[in-house]
This record gives sequence, C-alpha cells and structure tokens, in this order.
Amino acid sequence: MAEVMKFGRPKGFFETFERRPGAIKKNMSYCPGCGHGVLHKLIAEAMADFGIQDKTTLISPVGCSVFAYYYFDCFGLQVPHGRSAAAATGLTRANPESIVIGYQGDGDLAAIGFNAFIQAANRGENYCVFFVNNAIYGMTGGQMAPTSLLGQKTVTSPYGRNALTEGYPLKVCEMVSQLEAPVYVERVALTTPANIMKARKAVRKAIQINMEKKGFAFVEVLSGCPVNLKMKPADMDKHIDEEMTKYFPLGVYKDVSAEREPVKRATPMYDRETVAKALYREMPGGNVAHASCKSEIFNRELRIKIGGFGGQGVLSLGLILAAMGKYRNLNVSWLPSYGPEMRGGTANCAVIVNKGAIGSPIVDSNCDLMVVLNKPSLDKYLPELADNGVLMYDSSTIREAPAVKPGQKAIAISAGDIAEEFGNLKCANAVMLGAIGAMLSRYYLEKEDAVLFSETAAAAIAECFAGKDKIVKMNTEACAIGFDKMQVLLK
Ligand SMILES: Cc1ncc(C[n+]2csc(CCOP(=O)(O)OP(=O)(O)O)c2C)c(N)n1
Ligand code: SF4
Ligand SMILES: [Mg+2]
Repeated sequence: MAEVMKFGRPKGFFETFERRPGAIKKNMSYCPGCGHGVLHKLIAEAMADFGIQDKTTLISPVGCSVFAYYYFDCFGLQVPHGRSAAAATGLTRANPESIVIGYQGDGDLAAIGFNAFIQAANRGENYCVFFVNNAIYGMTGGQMAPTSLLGQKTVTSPYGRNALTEGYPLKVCEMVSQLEAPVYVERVALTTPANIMKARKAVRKAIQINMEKKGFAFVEVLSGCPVNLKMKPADMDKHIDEEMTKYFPLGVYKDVSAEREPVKRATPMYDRETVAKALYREMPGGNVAHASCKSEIFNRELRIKIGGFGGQGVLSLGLILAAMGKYRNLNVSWLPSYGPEMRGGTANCAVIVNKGAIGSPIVDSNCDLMVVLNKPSLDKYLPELADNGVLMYDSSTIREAPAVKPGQKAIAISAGDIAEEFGNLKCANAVMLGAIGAMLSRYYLEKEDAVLFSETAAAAIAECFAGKDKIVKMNTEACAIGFDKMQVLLK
C-alpha cells in the first residue's frame, strides 16, 4: 500500500507549546526552510502512530533544536553540548523498556560529542539517533562544522573549507556502518516530497528497531540551514540535492535488523534497599553503626578538606573518613581532585558528612576541619577554613605555626616524623587520622561517639585497603599511635 503523508499537526506534539516562553505558543522557533521542523514532525508522527509517547524520552541537544522539548509530547531530557550518547546510555541501561531517541546536530554529534557518540554506537546501545547534518553550526551563527563541504564558506572558514587546513568533511554514516554493533544506518534528505517520504520511512524504522530492542539505529538527515548558508529555501534544497549528496550519498549503509535478536543486558537494581545495602555496608565483625550519633557536631553538615602532595595518602585519608561516616549511617560525599598533582603537585579531596542530604560535594569555603600535609596546601586552602574551624597540620613538613584567626584552632602533629619512626613514612596519613580522632574526642565528641571512633576507623581502613592485610595492619597501628600522641599533646 502506498505510504500516505499526513498533513497538519501530528499527535506526538503538544497541542500548544506551553513550555515556549512568550506569546507564540503554536509555532516552532525554526527559520523558514529549516530542516529541524520537518524532522520533528516525522518523529512526532511516528511516536503517536506507534503509541509510545508515554515511554519515550527524546534527548534535546545543544544547537538550534535545543528546545525540542517545547514541542514533543513525551519525556524530554536536555543535555549539555555533545552529551546525548552518555545520557542515552544511562537512560536505556537504567530502564531497558523505555524508548530513547537521541537528536543531535553536526556540531553536537560530529564535533564535541563524537567520542561519546561513536563509543555508544560501538557498544550497540539500545537507542536510536537522528543526526541533523546541515553542514554548519546553525545556532551559533554559522561556524564550520565537521560536515561542512570542501570549499564551503563559513564564519570560521571565510575562504572556504580547505582539506589541508581543516580536513575533510566527516562521513558519519560511512564510519558508523563499519562498526559491528549498529543494526541500521541510513542517510536521508529532507528536500523533495519523495525524499521526505524516504526520511519518514527511515525514522519509523529506527524507532521500530528501538521498540524491538535490537540495538543501535542511526539516521543521518541532510537538512537545510538557509539562514547560515545564505540561500533561499528553494536554493538550499537544490544545494543539498546537487552538492551535499555528491559527498554524502543517500541510502541505506547497513541494515541487519532482520537477523538481529533483541539485545538483553543485565538491569541494574536501583531500589532503595539494594542501593542502601551497597552504600551503607555493615562493619566487618558486627554492626556498631547506628543512626543516632549523640554528639552535637553531627546535627549539622561537617565539611572537611584534606590537602597535601600526591603520594601522601591525601585521597585515602578522605576515603577512610567518608567510610567512617558511612558506618555511622550518615550521608557522605568524597570528592577527589587529582591529575598531574598526583605526581608531586598538590592533591586534595573534600569530604562531607551529614545526617541530612548533601547538596554539593564541593568544599571551597566554610570548611570545618582542614587537614594539610604540606605548605602549598596550607597556603592555598587556609582561606577556606570556617571562622570557628579546626586546622590540623603536619609539623614535620610545615615548620612555622600558621597564623589562624581568633576562633579558629591550629593543631600540629609531626605525622611524617612519627610515621617514619614507626617504620613507614607512608603511614603519615594514618597517624593524622588517629590525631583527628583524639582531637575530636577532646573537643567535640560525646563519650559514646569517641569510643566508636577507633572501631569505625579500623573498619574503614580495612575497607579502604581491602585484601592488603599487611597494609591494613600497619595503618591501624599507625592510627592508634597518632591517637595516643595527640591525646598527650592536648592534655
Ligand atoms: C560546551 C559548549 N561548547 C560550545 C557551545 C556553543 N554551541 C552552542 S550550539 C553549538 C553548535 C551547534 O551546531 P549543531 O550541533 O550543528 O546544531 P545546529 O544548530 O546546526 O542544529 C555550539 C558550538 C556550548 N553551548 N556548549
Ligand atoms: S539557524 Fe539554521 S539550523 Fe537554526 S533554525 Fe535557522 S535554519 Fe534552522
Ligand atoms: Mg548543524
């Protein structure tokens, strides 16, 4: 039976575009002659015809179609530039029954998001992608795209794209079709009625493949941007048909949908109980964790920052403190910052412990407890200490007592020297951990919480260095030494 093109507003669109700000609620924001609106219509029509709107998520990119969620009557997700494939992967893995549609421009997919895209294609993620190749960055005013044609003049290639300086236009269909995993790859155009009918068929096929859960389906759509190519809409179509298709031939590049079985992946479990079990493990050897931490300090968010050289155990000290919070059934976050710092520069991590929810894991102000193991960290982070915060520093590397404000405490312990004397300089962080315990017990913890400090510290060290019995033993001992030394110092 011949395919019939339906005119008018497809049911897959909202009746009125209430999400669109301003007075215009019936029209889209696209320029006359733009391909986005036509492709939107084909997708909306397919969604409604297949009856899948209530389980479809359409991912809007950054580009002229950034507001696609104004129009489509289904779930919408707006992602940062180029991040469609990452979000689609999460969506389809978390909810394999959902229909996931990625909608991306050539800047979004073939430039900033290309790695994420090609990896998702290569993994055969269960979603379909509509790739609008208009050979230009439309939204930002006509910069060269990875798919701009050779000789094409754009704002950033005013003399025309030159293969020697800008490389060749990326043939995305050709590349994707070489991968094993993708099921269906086709390039279509939105120029003539015949081409639009082919595009319609391709859109429906890609969505159908997603409904059947057969894996990755990809449709490249040659589309017009008359505004930025400075053409009349009719000339634009001619340009696509006569110039673009020479370099980007239309057609099916791969179709193995008939022989592919549905892709089945293990579904992650996100129910409360499973997540809680994974996050809030009981301490080995018996559960002493309990929700009611008695001491006053647990009634508010505790913000901790640890800084030092890479290799001083800055990150593991943070991890241990976070694990200790976990063992008390508190919410915790641990945010490490590393990179080149790990090879001798300054490394740091932020730990937040709270009975309630944690908004942001960043600690760059109002720090309650700052632990610094070297001078550069002291200089860098001290301004972040809260007015009544506690600074603990390693006096074997920081010789001069830091000048803190009235109301702040600066407590020294020669963690490095003590660790060296103990037999392993690497245990300086564990010495510091013990010192933190003694400091907290002296000033901030009720007796019951102070007693639990050593137990939770031992369990957290065991968790942090799981499987390395010698290291666990050494760090637990160093922690106890740090505790005792600090107790004496604070008497
Ligand atoms: C991280 C980031 N980098 C750059 C931008 C600027 N930016 C916005 S849209 C865009 C290009 C969009 O072009 P394309 O994906 O081809 O979409 P079109 O507008 O042509 O449909 C760029 C570079 C941004 N918003 N975010
Ligand atoms: S600038 Fe180009 S891509 Fe953007 S809406 Fe206008 S015609 Fe479409
Ligand atoms: Mg574009």
